[in-house]
Amino acid sequence: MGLDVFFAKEFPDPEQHLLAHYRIESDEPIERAAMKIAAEESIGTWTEVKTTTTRVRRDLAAKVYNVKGRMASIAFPIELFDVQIGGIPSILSIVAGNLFGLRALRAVRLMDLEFPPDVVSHFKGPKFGVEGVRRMLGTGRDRRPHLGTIVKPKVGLTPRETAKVAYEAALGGVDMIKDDETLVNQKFCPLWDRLHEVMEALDKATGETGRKIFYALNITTGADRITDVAEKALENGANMLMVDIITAGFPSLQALAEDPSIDVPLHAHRAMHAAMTRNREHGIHMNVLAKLARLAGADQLHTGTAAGKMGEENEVAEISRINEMLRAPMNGLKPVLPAASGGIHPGLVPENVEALGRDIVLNAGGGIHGHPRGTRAGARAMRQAIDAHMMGASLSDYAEKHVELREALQLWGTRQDYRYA
Ligand code: CAP
Ligand code: MG
Repeated sequence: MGLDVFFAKEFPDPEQHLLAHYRIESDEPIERAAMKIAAEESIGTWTEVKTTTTRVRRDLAAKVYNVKGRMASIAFPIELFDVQIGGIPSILSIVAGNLFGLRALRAVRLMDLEFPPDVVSHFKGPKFGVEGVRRMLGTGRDRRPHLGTIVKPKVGLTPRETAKVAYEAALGGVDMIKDDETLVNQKFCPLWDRLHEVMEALDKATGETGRKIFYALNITTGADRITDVAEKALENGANMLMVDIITAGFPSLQALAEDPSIDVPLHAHRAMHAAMTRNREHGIHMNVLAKLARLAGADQLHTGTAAGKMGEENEVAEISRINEMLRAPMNGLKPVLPAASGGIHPGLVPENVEALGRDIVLNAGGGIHGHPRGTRAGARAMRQAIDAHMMGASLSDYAEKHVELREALQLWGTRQDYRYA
């Protein structure tokens, strides 16, 4: 059996294959390097082995079918995937497994995956999705962007202090308050006390404003415990749950999404994604992680900003494509609401909404709590910036009659990546 087994003579049937698209850097011709990936990730190894049967060779070899410049596509036969038990981890072990360390490649980046319907049908996807979350907040008609805040400082506040910040943000007009990705159940802010205090504060805020406000409680933990923690959180009043899906792993999210008793939206944070996604030559494109998050059941997912503190200057078009993919049809799975987060403040609202669309959560931590007059004024300023955008008014015009927005613009202008003075 030569490497030729790993080259397709005709275009593969997309119903019978999972299609993976790679960008490869190698001293060898790209086609040959790609065939080494196909071999390693299906039935081959570095040499011929006597144990390979004719059936295995005929049915299970992954095949390179399209090479253009440094891009190569590989079709993996559907039989290679076990979605029942292995699930997303085992899909990743194939399409994003050993290949990253192969000496024959200098670098390789998994750019995209196309799933056959028979694989997608094993996943339930988001329970609520864009429309479900909008329905709960009553924004289905006006279609305005949702406003979220991350409690800051990201760690250190007590449960009571956290609740006070949440209350102020709620009264200022946020739709959602979330924990930061590094806060779970530290001694200074135990999970159950925090949940209790924050929900009490938000009940009060709802009583005063008549608006539902989500609190995304960070319950990041292993898949073995997460549903137990989630059930306890729901018993104690949680109305949204948050998971750091890269550090916890997709199965932690999926376990929540597929448990019928967990009937609250799930907010997916992507801390650590950049270890895989940031290098343009090597790793995994965010596009792939976003598709997997949708399969696993994220209702909301961080995908990046058009202007802010995270990511690269020139990736707006890519983020926008990811957001479009998350909202587009995918074999009946509900669309995911993207979250733009990281360095957002009122002056950056128009740029972000214009580039990324209105079906989005704008998350601002520093951009709310750093307002000169504190959290409530900061939340108001963000809402005013959103309202201005929805009315087609410029921020500076709107700021003439809206003092909180005016103060925010005086402090941060419309610059991104504002730093400490
Ligand atoms: C934002 C944030 C978010 C990042 C995540 C933070 O706070 O809470 O975790 O935005 O990045 O900790 O930095 P600020 P991404 O609003 O104060 O910047 O969405 O790109 O994964
Ligand atoms: Mg954070």
